[in-house]
Amino acid sequence: KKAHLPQQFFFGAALSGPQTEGAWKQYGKLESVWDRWSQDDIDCFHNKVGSYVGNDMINRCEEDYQIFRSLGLTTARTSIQWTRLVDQNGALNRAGADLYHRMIATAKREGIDLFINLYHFDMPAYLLDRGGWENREVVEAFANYARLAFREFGHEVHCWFTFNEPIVEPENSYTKGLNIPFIRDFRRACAVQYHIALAHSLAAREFRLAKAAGLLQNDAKLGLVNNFAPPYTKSSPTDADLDAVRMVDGLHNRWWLDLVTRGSLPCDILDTLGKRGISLPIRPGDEELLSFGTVDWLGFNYYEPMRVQAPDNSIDDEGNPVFAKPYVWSKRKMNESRGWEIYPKGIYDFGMKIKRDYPGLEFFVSENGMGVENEDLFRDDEGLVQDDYRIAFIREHLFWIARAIDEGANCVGYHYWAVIDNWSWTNAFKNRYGIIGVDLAHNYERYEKKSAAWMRKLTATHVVE
Ligand code: BGP
Repeated sequence: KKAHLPQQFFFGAALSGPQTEGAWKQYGKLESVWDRWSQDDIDCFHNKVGSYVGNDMINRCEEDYQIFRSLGLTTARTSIQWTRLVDQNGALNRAGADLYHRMIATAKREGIDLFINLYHFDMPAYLLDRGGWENREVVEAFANYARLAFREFGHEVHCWFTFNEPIVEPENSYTKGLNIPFIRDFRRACAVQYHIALAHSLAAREFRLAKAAGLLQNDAKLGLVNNFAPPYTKSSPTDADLDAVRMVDGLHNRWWLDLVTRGSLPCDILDTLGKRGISLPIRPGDEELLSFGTVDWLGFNYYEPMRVQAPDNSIDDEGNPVFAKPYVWSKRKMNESRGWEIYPKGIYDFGMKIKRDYPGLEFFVSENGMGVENEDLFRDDEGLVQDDYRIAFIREHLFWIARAIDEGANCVGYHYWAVIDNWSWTNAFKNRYGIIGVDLAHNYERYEKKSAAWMRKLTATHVVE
């Protein structure tokens, strides 16, 4: 099997500030919720490694961008940290800003077009103490942070994103109670989800204002990145199964897709929430504010699909409404280390959904990757990890991307997560995603895995084989 990707299709690296930078107390950085949680409760974190290490990128910035270039990558997305750029009074922290100026300049020198995202789960801890995303003032604080960032780096960066995976906090931190602040209350999750949509829109308004004032480059583009997940159900679904699909698709995918293409939230979802007694913290004038939320393009992080069916009960023990329950497909293949289903065709299905339901919307695959537990222990005599499974994983996904493009999907690039192993939320360094490994025992030294050579060939030829 062979597939060709267009010559202008870009390959790059996906990363985030909190997972790579380290230096968590330097350059005037404040504490984020991850710094706080991983420090206070280190036993919860795999290898007992907290967020303060990242993968030492601050000290290896030049080397890492050289690595990206050597792999033939031309773009990268990282995030700047709210806690590094803005102080507690909402003013710019000069030491943090200068650090990011140096980082952006380094990427440029190495020929990497660096995309900047503003938020990757890293709420400042002092703002969580004031209610986090449940508090409207935090929404306004985010808009202030966005304004400072656009003004400070507007002439150096041309691709901007507001949020990475804005659905993760409503789902994991406020519905499932897995992450800080460990809440299991769907009503509060909805308030958070609404406020994040608003925060995105206010930041998008700041983007327009900065552009109109000549503070951004003429070709500056704004986007939003989400872990969109194609929804599936049984092959012969009942109406109730289809309604479960509608609801999870609506909350997880369409909420953001409608926001960024139409500047509004999906009516059927608002309607269902209303009927189930959930009211959102909407204020007069919000409709206009949300209308600023349209963007130029979209980032599509793809890890796994959603498979759901009708729930048994419409309410759980804690009184939260239940819209769906998991459906286990008999043919599913799992990434056992991560507990995620591997289903490459999902990338095609979702790409075609974008083409059909949001015609003209440009997107790129902004994250896709395979994490493997303890992979660092499997280096051979030459120090190489024979990660053929990773090559197969990327290849399969790219085949489906190529097919979607052939059938008219407007997909313009692919960023692998994570080109270099990095620290990851509660998993710390458990699952290694890298094409390049990081040796924790030897001062975070970088080493190549087998997939690196494969990647070089891919980026040079644009042929997937
Ligand atoms: C995405 C996040 C990334 C990254 C990745 C892998 O959801 O945007 O930050 O961590 O998932 O997930 P994990 O590291 O939890 O295995």
